[in-house]
Amino acid sequence: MANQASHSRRASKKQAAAVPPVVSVIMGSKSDWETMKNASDVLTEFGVAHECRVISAHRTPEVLTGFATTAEARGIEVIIAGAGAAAHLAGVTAAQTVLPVLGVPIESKALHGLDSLLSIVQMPGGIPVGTLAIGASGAKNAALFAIAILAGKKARLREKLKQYREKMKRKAAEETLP
Ligand code: C2R
Repeated sequence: MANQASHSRRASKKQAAAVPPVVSVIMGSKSDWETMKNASDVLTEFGVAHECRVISAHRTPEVLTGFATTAEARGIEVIIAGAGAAAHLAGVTAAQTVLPVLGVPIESKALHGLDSLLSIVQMPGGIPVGTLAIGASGAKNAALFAIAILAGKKARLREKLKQYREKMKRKAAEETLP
């Protein structure tokens, strides 16, 4: 399974080289990748060209400004930002672009992600960040949310989303208990 995932990530990297990314998955640290790869895997499954990068509002503020202020011109349509603890990445990104920014709170060690969640969700009025759940579910749903945004003008993605829901419904209905 892990091999399959890393194989599809390699394939997605090749695809990304050929097709310009429309979704950008950024994260505050390499240590967030285990969580954020769930977003990348869903985007790959739906055939959405995307890029994954480590950028930090705290550690690399100039890089973040460069990224956020040029994302729209590069053809990016949605940004997914995962960060943990004092998680300012999503908010500072949203402050510098009008692209939709989806925030994923990483499950921190000290406070189990409650710190990340509150840092991302409590934005002052005017600069929205769409905040998802803490951890892997949040990363997965951020990708599905990004796909739903893109599906507004891409019928192929809308159809795929409907098939995805159908598959999930069938699986849940067929569930048996030991
Ligand atoms: P390290 O594991 O590198 O020490 O990072 C990262 O997202 C990570 O979850 C610990 C945590 O620090 C977070 N971090 C942020 C930001 N940059 C890094 N919250 C930011 O800019 O918001």
